Amino acid sequence: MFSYKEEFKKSFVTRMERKGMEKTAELAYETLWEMTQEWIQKRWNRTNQLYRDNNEKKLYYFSIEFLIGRVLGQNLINLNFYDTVKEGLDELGLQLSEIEELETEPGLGNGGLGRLAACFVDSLASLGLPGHGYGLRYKGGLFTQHFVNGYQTEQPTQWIQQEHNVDIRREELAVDISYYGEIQVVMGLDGLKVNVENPEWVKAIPYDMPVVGANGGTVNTLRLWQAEVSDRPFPGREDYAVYEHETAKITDRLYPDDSLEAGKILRLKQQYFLCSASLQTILNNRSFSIEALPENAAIQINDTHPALAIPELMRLLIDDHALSWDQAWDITTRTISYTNHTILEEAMGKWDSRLIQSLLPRIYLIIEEIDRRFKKSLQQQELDEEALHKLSIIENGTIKMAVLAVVGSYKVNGVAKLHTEILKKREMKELNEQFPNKFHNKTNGITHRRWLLKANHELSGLITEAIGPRWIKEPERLSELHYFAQNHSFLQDFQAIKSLKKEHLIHHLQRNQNVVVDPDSIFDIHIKRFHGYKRQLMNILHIQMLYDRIKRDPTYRPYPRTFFFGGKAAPSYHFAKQVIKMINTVASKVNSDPLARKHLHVVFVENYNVTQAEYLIPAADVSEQISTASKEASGTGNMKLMMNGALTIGTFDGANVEIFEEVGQENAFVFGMRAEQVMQYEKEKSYNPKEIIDSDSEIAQLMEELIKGEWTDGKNNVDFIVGQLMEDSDPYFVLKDFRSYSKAHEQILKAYAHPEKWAEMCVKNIAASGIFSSDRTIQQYSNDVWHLTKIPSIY
Ligand code: 26M
Repeated sequence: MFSYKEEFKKSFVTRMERKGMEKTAELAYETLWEMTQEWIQKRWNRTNQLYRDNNEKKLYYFSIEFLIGRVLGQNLINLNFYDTVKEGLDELGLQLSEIEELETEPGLGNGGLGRLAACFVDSLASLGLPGHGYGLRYKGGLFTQHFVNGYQTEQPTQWIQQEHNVDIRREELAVDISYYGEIQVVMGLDGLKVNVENPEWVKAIPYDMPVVGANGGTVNTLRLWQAEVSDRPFPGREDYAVYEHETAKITDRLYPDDSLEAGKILRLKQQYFLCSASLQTILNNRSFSIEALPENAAIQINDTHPALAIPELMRLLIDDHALSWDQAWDITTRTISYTNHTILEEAMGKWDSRLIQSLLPRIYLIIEEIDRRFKKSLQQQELDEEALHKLSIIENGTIKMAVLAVVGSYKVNGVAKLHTEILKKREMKELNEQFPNKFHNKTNGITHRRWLLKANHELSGLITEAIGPRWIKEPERLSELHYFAQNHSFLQDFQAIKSLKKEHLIHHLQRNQNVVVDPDSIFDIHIKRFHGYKRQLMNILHIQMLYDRIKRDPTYRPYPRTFFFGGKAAPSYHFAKQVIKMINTVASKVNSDPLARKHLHVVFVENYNVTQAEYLIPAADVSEQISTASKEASGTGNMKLMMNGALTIGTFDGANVEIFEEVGQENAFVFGMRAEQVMQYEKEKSYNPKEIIDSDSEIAQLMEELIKGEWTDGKNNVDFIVGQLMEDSDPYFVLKDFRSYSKAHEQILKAYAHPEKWAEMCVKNIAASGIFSSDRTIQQYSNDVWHLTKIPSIY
């Protein structure tokens, strides 16, 4: 009888033997890699053929980051080969999980925004929709984080290997990108024409990566651009070495800032490189007339980083395709749509006009013209100064990319209901009034194929045993788990799996970081980038308070808890780095105290990344989502943790609001100020943390200890933490929300004392999490923005 497993084993062994070397795990990895690539290639060719034959409208998702994580295991899962391969390898005495560990994850993103892009391309392919990702092939991804004396240090990373890379170089599709040069207006056959003389050319080479959808039915493409020297002449030939060096730098590394616009010329070069290369390929390889672009292509820009796509598309249409301004503008504004991911002022893309003028002279002229025409269109209205300020693209020598993105797009969305409301009612109120039907909400999502099927194979199996396999294709069917929320044996199985995943995490940490964790403790997990508004500081201050209580009160002997932290700080973000240092200081103090250690353990997981997330998330009991209300646009870690049966302690912020709505507040631990209150305080500047300190003796004591340096290491560390809380007036309302946070933690302890009831709450969270699958998000984008049609699956 035919057996996939036997076929796989036969082929695997033959290939291993052909390599003729020792049977190492590395060799097994190479072999498995090659086999997987062959399975994928067939399906990839078929998909591309279907696309050529059918000519449906395509989506291009432009993003400066795609944080895809390891691909081998995920591809096997999406091909439906994972179990077969695992069993086959088992029988050959090899462990698939060990082989997977040999892959270096490409860290081509900072955090939420980049990971969202990766979840989106997975969902596009899984839904059989023609949507491709366009990004940059950074040689170095996000830095590796190590702690030295408790401080974060950053090591450069290289994910690209000599062989067995995840992507394929497409030399024949290279395009040229031009920077600098002088503007010249020349008389052409049909009127004036703008030329750029003596520009500097850089070659963009695409590398294509397959994006394997569920069941291997559709394989889309993630195309990443790499910068190389161009064959074209350029003015500074004599400086070839400098040119060569500058060119290579463009895609040399990912900028490690998240929510901070650095304003550096290299960053601008990267952004333009992505936009120009991607647009040129789309236009060069089309099978329709240029006027029909909006009916054949949708371009989604992921935040303002690729917003130069708007003036660049204008440039290509006018200068290269000889369209009039009005024709070009009509096409552009029916092709491009924009997603906003933040309302933080410091993260709003702003560029110095002179920088754009010198690096991209033609683009600058076009932006000026867009701004001029938009301002002119506003003239009939009576707008006050504030409104005009909010509506200007260029102002006082700065270009505001968010305004450009809104004006040049046909749809603009926020990433959670609350966030979209804040955009419409506050941050972009005036723009929303000008373009009343442009703004809409698309609440983020996560791919359950990575965050449940791959990361928690065991829980997935239990779910399928209970409700059958249809939830995998239709994740909203997870709601059928509600029937099992009070089923004793199901709850026991759930608890057993939670314990197993805790063991897996413990084993992983033991191996990588040499820490030992109590598997019976509550796993309380706070994983995300370090930022003031995400309030890791509040979490660690609370741990200090618990320590004080244990030392002071002989009757306070709480159930053991392990507090996990994971996350990186931008290398230039001094405050965030001081918080990291403080957490490590507190960890050593708490962990080395024989009494406190029985109740509290603080573990800082070094170098948090997608791979580490896959260990941490399935093991979590408690999910910390404690941002200052109004600041977190959505959050997506909150959804991953919920889907793995962790209970959320969280504020009414971002998508937490919708999580609470879905699961019910009684199945979460909600605390803190609402966004309205926070914004009121900010407007009135009326919050004074000293009042809190004066009215709460426990907080006062904590502050005193901080000032004395009992919890910090060195003057610098004390000054920064205390300085922000007191002199800087606690901009993220840490002290204001502290007491209600602490009460919410007391509720957690109470609830955990009833294991079966706790498990019931966990299961209700999983049951309510289906709506947070990115399949739902992508289907909504497709229905409301992109209007794609599904291609028939062949497998
Ligand atoms: C900017 C300049 C220079 C270098 C890097 C940047 C930059 C990079 C990433 C700025 C922002 C970046 O990402 C912001 C981000 O991750 N935002 C998050 O997006 C998620 C997906 O929508 C949301 O869930 C988070 O709430 C939001 O913070």
